[in-house]
Amino acid sequence: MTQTALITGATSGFGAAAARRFLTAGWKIIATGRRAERLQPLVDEFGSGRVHVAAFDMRDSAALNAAIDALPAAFSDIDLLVNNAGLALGTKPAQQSDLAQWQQMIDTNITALATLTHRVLPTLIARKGAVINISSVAATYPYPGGNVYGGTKAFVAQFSLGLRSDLHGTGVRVTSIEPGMAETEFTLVRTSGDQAASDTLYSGATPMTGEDIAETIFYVATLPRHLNINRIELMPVSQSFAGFQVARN
Ligand code: NDP
Ligand code: 8X3
Repeated sequence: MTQTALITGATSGFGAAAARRFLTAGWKIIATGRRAERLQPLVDEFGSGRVHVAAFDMRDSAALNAAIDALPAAFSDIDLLVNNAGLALGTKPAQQSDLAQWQQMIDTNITALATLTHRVLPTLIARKGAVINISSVAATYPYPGGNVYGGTKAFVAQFSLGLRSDLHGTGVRVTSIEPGMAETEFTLVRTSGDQAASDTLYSGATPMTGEDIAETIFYVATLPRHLNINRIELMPVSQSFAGFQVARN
């Protein structure tokens, strides 16, 4: 039977690549994001029987609930929730950061993710489905300027493990995927549209791609049903760890 995945943040990067990956494999997709014009081409290519577009701002809980309420019957049996929509804003140290940017990251990466998960869980339990949450290496490894972004992704990773505990015995699988550097619109968004900064970060580094992460999501989702991968951490070969800092007198 055709399975249905709800993929948030399908207008760009990991989510766009994942939508395409699942559609190519025959799944039905509910594709979300604010930029509706980027979702329509999926409908044009795969048809309205395979793709349902739900364009809303994840931070607007009324819009989020309305979008779920409005799902056509053919898309209401969600087997997989991919909580991918999210963002980092800013690279400055905490003491110079913009509080509004912190709030937007918390609202999107934590509150909206929890709200949507809470809303869809009954369906996932009924269908013995799965949740795949997109966390980050920033959840585990702190770096200068990562402050609230890393904190939100630590929430995602720990929430995933907590969900696993609570969903014990339901058959619902939960995975936290924790990528390192991948070239998407992530850095463009983080730097408020500084294309040069984004290009410089990825230049010569052979970063991961949206397709790399989409393939990982698809792999996790299509494992035999008795297997649960709790977390996956992945980086490009060009990226590794730096040491501690020491301030001296
Ligand atoms: P992109 O900026 O390319 O994509 C982000 C997606 O999130 C877009 O589709 C965007 O849609 C959506 N989104 C953001 N805010 C909202 C909102 N308020 N309402 C609805 N949708 C929203 O970045 P990535 O693909 O790289 O990021 C995807 C996820 O992966 C994020 O959670 C990010 O933190 C995480 N991640 C990224 C890494 C990287 O190096 N790229 C590494 C580790 C994790 P729209 O703007 O149309 O609303
Ligand atoms: C994105 C990866 O290293 O820029 O979550 O925080 S990183």
